[in-house]
Amino acid sequence: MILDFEPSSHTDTSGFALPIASSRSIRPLRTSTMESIYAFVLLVSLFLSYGLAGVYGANGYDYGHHTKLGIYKRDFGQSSVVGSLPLVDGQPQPRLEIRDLEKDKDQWNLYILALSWMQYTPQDSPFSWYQIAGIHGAPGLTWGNVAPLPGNDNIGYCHHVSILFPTWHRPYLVLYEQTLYNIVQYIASLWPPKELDRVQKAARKFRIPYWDWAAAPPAGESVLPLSISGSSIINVSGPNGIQSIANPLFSYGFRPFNGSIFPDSPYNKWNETKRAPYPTTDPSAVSNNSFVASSLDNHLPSYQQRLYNLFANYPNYTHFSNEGWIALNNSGTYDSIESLHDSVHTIGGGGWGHLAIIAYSAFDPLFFLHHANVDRIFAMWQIIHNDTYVVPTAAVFASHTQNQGDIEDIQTPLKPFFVNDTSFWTSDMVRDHETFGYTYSEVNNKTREEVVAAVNRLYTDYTPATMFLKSKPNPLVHASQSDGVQTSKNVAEHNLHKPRVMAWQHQSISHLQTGVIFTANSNGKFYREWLANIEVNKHALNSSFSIYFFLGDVTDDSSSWQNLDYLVGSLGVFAGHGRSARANHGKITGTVPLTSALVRMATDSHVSSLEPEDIEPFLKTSLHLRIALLDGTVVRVSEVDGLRISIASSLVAVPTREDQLPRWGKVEPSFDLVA
Ligand SMILES: *[C@@H]1O[C@H](CO)[C@@H](O)[C@H](O)[C@H]1NC(C)=O
Ligand SMILES: *[C@@H]1O[C@H](CO)[C@@H](O)[C@H](O)[C@H]1NC(C)=O
Ligand SMILES: *[C@@H]1O[C@H](CO)[C@@H](O)[C@H](O)[C@H]1NC(C)=O
Ligand SMILES: *[C@@H]1O[C@H](CO)[C@@H](O)[C@H](O)[C@H]1NC(C)=O
Ligand SMILES: *[C@@H]1O[C@H](CO)[C@@H](O)[C@H](O)[C@H]1NC(C)=O
Ligand SMILES: *[C@@H]1O[C@H](CO)[C@@H](O)[C@H](O)[C@H]1NC(C)=O
Ligand SMILES: *[C@@H]1O[C@H](CO)[C@@H](O)[C@H](O)[C@H]1NC(C)=O
Ligand SMILES: *[C@@H]1O[C@H](CO)[C@@H](O)[C@H](O)[C@H]1NC(C)=O
Ligand SMILES: *[C@@H]1O[C@H](CO)[C@@H](O)[C@H](O)[C@H]1NC(C)=O
Ligand SMILES: *[C@@H]1O[C@H](CO)[C@@H](O)[C@H](O)[C@H]1NC(C)=O
Ligand SMILES: [Cu+2]
Repeated sequence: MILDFEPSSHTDTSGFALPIASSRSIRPLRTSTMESIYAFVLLVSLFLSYGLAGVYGANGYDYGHHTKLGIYKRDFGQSSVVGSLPLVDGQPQPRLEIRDLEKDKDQWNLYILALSWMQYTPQDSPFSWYQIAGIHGAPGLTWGNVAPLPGNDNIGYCHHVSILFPTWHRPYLVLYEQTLYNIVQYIASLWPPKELDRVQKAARKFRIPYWDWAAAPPAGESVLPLSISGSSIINVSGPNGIQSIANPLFSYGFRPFNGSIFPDSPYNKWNETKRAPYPTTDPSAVSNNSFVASSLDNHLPSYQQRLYNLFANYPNYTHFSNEGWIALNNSGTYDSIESLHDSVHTIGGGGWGHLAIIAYSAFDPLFFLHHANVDRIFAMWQIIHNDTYVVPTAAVFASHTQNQGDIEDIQTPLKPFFVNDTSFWTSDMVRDHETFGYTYSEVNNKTREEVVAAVNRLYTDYTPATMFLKSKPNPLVHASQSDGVQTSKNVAEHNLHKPRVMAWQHQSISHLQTGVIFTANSNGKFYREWLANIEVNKHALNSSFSIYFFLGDVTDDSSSWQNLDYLVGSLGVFAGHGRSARANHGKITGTVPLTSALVRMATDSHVSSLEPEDIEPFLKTSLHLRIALLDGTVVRVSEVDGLRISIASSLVAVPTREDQLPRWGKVEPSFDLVA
């Protein structure tokens, strides 16, 4: 470490006591314990000195007399090391789903307070929300003195369309988590003595939450949790009592706002992050989280089928990890965790929202919740497919420290994430997430079979694959039937949105005409999966865009598309914004599963089986395609560079036990929708 912290006599040392003590339990990484201690002390002093300016603001938490302490401030300009969070009783701690974290009052309050603190930390601190988020894309800042390659200074450090997509984001999340963790330890130390023990115990367990956008939400709720979307104000209980503060999950406010970090309108006018802003590009636009919630709910079938297929039929890391793998004659490898993640970005941003633009997305607080879920999916997938990982692959796009065409491999430094003062983390080093002191309940101490069972429990509401395994009614159906009892008055209007339920899910297996869906022979039961495989230039248009599929006629008013009953799904292409984006050529691939919608057609007797002789003619007349830019502008198919869409299918053997995944056959091309 190049940091030489000298505590001043004015320092409130009680605030430092805990991080020093707890840092001893840091597992030996590549930094020595002493260096770690200095890092923690420095970080905490940094937050202390910088954070205080923020807490005087109108919307941050007022820590009362603590803000009057004389705090030693120092200059710094050093890089920081991403370490492991201290274990608790020798165990890595779970990152919780955000709805579960909310149930633990102490951890929840600490989380909200720390997010707010970080957002109010002055932007010239490398540990401010501004700079940590800024690592990803705009403003192309240099973090930790990790210089850009010549000409790449306007591009963020993040790796997309790259074999490093899942691995680069892993230490990125840990840097963010470690920053919050240190703030949490400090804030916890401010509680009155009789509560101190309890709160500090909660603080030591703190890990960032994830947001599971693919799981069915609790009855009566939207996929988008109310804590994130319900209100711009949140009540939080801190060391100085209960206060209403700006909800740090609702938006991030730039303080101060410097419009020139965003080259284009309307982002150069908006001083805080927005979701589905309305009126769209107006300087005074406000977020419509209700729109985002309803779009997410309508896309749940598509997200869940894609995720389930990724677990079941993507055994190769190259194909699973990123959308840059072009599937030459391989109809079974068009999708990827990155492409699915893109769709959540575009829907989560909702039109012009920051989340939908690569370079601006990390400022929205949803970003880290979304990416923690991506990391969790990656960790689960790694246990199911543990013999495949990063292989040398050329970068499709440039990043801050990488040129287009450079070969990326398992030893490529994941910049700017230092493992010690001279070296960076690599994909090799981050393969096991427990290296960083966190885990997820689905993988913690779990066998491959147990992870598969969790996948079958969480992500099978829209697949026929597990129908014979289910003794209980579909929880989604249950949820949609019970939402009439939702009477709580503080449930915001938008929370009445609910996940789309396919008609066939209402029917129990005994009533369903299984003969139209399944075939059986001595090897078991089979059904046919149908996919729309898409290939397109990522920067085909001037912004991110989405490709929608419907089983029915569609109007030209794109604002209605999300809510159409016969929406099958959409592929969101997460791109740059503005003219310069188009200078990049590079293709991506993705998939929209058609199976659940076709099962519905079969059970409603619109087709008589899922076999090609019935499905092909049906799709040729009934499958409709629409493309729109983020702002709703409808784009003709012929205007989209490099677009190819082909329909493919595979026979799939259903699992007979809950610790098994479906077995896919070879995915065969059926016909081209767009050649
Ligand atoms: C915060 O608490 C106050 C007082 O109890 C209440 O009136 C208000 O509705 C709460 N605000 C939110 C956003 O929950
Ligand atoms: C953004 O601008 C509006 C309108 O001027 C102002 O009310 C609000 O406080 C500003 N927000 C931040 C985070 O500066
Ligand atoms: C605003 O950002 C631009 C571009 O990064 C920078 O050149 C300028 O100095 C910034 N202005 C202020 C007042 O910080
Ligand atoms: C916000 O979205 C909801 C749900 O889609 C919609 O009904 C409402 O009209 C939208 N509000 C505005 C101001 O656009
Ligand atoms: C994964 O796929 C890539 C690209 O098709 C191939 O080069 C590699 O050999 C595959 N790995 C395994 C373990 O099959
Ligand atoms: C892909 O299929 C086409 C036509 O079926 C064939 O001409 C081509 O050689 C195949 N390419 C590869 C890489 O297998
Ligand atoms: C930093 O880490 C690298 C990679 O683990 C290691 O090779 C190197 O010796 C370490 N350097 C120091 C100064 O600890
Ligand atoms: C993991 O399993 C081991 C052995 O069964 C047990 O000792 C340990 O407590 C478990 N850890 C957690 C976090 O459950
Ligand atoms: C991979 O998983 C299999 C099945 O659970 C297990 O037998 C094997 O030891 C694992 N390999 C590694 C490298 O963890
Ligand atoms: C992209 O932007 C350029 C320049 O602003 C404009 O001429 C062109 O029509 C735009 N293309 C699309 C598809 O919006
Ligand atoms: Cu992302």
